[in-house]
Amino acid sequence: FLIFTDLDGTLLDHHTYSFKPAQAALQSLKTVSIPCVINTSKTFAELASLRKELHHQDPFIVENGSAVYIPKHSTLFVDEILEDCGDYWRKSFGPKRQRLIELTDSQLDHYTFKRYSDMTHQELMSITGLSEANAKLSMQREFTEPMVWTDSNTALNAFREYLAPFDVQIQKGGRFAHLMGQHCDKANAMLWLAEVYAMQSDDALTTMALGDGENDIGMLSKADIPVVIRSPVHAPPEVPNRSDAWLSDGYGPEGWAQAINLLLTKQGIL
Ligand code: 2M8
Ligand code: MG
Ligand code: MG
Repeated sequence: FLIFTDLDGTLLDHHTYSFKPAQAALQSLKTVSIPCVINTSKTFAELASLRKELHHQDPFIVENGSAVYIPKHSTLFVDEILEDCGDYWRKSFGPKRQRLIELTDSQLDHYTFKRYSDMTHQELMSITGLSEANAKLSMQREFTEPMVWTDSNTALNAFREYLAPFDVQIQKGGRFAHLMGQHCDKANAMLWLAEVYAMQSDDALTTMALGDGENDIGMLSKADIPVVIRSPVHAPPEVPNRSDAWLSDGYGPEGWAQAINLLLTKQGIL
């Protein structure tokens, strides 16, 4: 088994960012040596801090599939040249953030939106409820630019059309619409890393993906076991052609723990 999980609204509570209800289940995965790969909109800087709290050792995917980080202590072997980033090897899929900012500067007069780069960290704190330290870590973006979109959905689609020829797309997270490269996608990054694991495994690997948002749909639809985590703020996203998807009873981390425990029980592992 291989687990891929979203953070905000999934492993972390949408409002409080607590993972307490999921802690025991997280430990169970560790005990039975099932890798738990984080696949999130958050930045490398946020993950560096959060992974310490979570005691997380496995690889992780940042900024909506923009880059996969593999700790150098990992025994995974990757058959291609990766970027050397301190304690990690990195595989990245997208253009740099600055390009996204430059491309959208000219559109500020046409649509109503506010990007991270147009905000102070105080504004970000009040929108997200993040602490000052965490808001600053969230602002250290490498490949994506989140924005508060206050224009209509029709306008959002027109904006998408403007960006498409530049190979830039927009995906919705829990609070923000994220600008990012066309190849940055949680599903792509998951499939790339799952293949790396598969090369090293004699048995076929079963993937389980857990997520609560629109930006998780691709990843959910490509996983062997898709798990939709119930959100306190929006309806569960529809996973096309996957009537087999699980839907958690509990919200956020409670639902996460239920799904992991169910998997382990069904497999006779727990
Ligand atoms: C942003 O990500 C979430 C993901 O669903 C969102 O779009 O609402 C990111 O900017 C991330 O870096 C940040 O930690 C999070 C805080 O809520 O918001
Ligand atoms: Mg989420
Ligand atoms: Mg996320």
